[in-house]
Amino acid sequence: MTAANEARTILERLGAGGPIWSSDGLEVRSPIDGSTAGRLAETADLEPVVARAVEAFHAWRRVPAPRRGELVRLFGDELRAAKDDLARLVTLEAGKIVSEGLGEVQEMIDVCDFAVGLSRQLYGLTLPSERPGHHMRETWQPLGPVLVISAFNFPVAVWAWNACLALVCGDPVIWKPSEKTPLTALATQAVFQRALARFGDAPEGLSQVVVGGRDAGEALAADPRIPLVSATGSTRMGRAVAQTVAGRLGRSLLELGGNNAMIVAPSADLEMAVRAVAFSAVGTCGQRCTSLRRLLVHESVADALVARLKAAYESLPIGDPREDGVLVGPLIDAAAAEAFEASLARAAEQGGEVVTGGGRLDRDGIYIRPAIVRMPAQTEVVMHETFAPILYVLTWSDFDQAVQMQNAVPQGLSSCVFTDSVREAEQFLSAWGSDCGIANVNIGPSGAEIGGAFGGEKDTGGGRESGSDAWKAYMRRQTQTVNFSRDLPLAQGVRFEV
Ligand code: UN1
Repeated sequence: MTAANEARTILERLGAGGPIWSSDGLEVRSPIDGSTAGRLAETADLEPVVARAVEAFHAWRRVPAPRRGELVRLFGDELRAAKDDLARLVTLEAGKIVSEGLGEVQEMIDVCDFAVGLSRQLYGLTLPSERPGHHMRETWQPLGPVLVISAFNFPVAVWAWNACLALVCGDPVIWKPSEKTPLTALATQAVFQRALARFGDAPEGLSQVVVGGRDAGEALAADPRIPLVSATGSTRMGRAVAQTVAGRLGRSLLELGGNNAMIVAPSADLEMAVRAVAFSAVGTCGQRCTSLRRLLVHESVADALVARLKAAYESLPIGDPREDGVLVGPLIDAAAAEAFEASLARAAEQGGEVVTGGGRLDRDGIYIRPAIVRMPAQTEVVMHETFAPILYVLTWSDFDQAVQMQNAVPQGLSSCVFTDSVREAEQFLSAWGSDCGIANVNIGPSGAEIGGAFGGEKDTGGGRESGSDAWKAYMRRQTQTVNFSRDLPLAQGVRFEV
């Protein structure tokens, strides 16, 4: 059976079959062998989708938050039951290795647990009023329908970060998944329907999937009935979405490109650094927004580290991600392979020296050899995110210079340092250290836990999702003042007697 047909079978088993196929819709492919599963009918009319979400909001905001949490708890239960099938679908549709597919569904389950706890902790503040017999408080209210635009590389987990928080906050969700991974979205929606059925009295339209391309995303982003648009993807996409949303003074939450670096100091444990580099530069075939793209190594250890990495890269098992032991699956599509090759060619023109990798494997599907390239400086190609496993290696002699190099790119998502020096580690984490949203010590830049706020600065878009107080983005802050006296004093001592 082809990979795409296996995906179709799993989808049906999860209960998302039915009249979703059409002769002229979105083509569904598996990157594993390039097979196609058919075409999916695109959502023809967006108007009823938004109308249903607005109606669902009017009912859902009246449901107590802990009760809303109960729905997310049931969803977590259903995800546990469907974990193997959904993870397999992630593998088939996005090309992730088995363990990463399972990890992705685990990330959804974890965020469900987090959101359930949150449903009893949507804390506001009480504030002292300057007026006698008054009190002030800050209350977080449900916001309205949330549009989630997700990317192919985390086809379900990133939606779950958004959706689980939005639902406990009282907001319905409209999901526009990547056109490269619609099946995982439809399967997730089927799993969610099971939770809804067990929950009982949730409004219709609490969670909807829109199958379509960029136009559908743009049209929804322009709709003033959607107060928040949360988008994950390229900086180019995010800029377009942000401008559309800003044009109507809506809110956007952006998680865009990264250009993540690891600084390796002379005192670093090189064995650990090699393992961290391998997972973060090559894992998910270099297609995470947190993937390691720049290795900034002290000149005294650069040759030793690069030699070890070369050996590790040359023994990487590349192939069908369903097979045991494979660590590198396919790139998502032919365009990704072209971008990989074009960036390697540009790197060579800009003085780069390929240490290992590059080129395609001769088999069905898009399989490439992850590459390491030594660069003389952070040239134009290094400044760009290529969504493929290319690791640029640069050297430094002074730690201040290393931090300056780390911060010199337009993106600001994730960063890390490998060092045994407390001075270097703390400088890296200081106000004049890494300028990224995520900064790690003796850990690679990828594979963040859901409990922290996830996101980054500059071209990464500034949004924060998942843990910590990221939930506040999905709510409306209301400052409330109550007068329980028999007088009507004005603030700032203003007198206005009539
Ligand atoms: C992404 O690539 O869009 O930190 C998200 C990580 C994952 C999430 C990545 N937990 O690598």
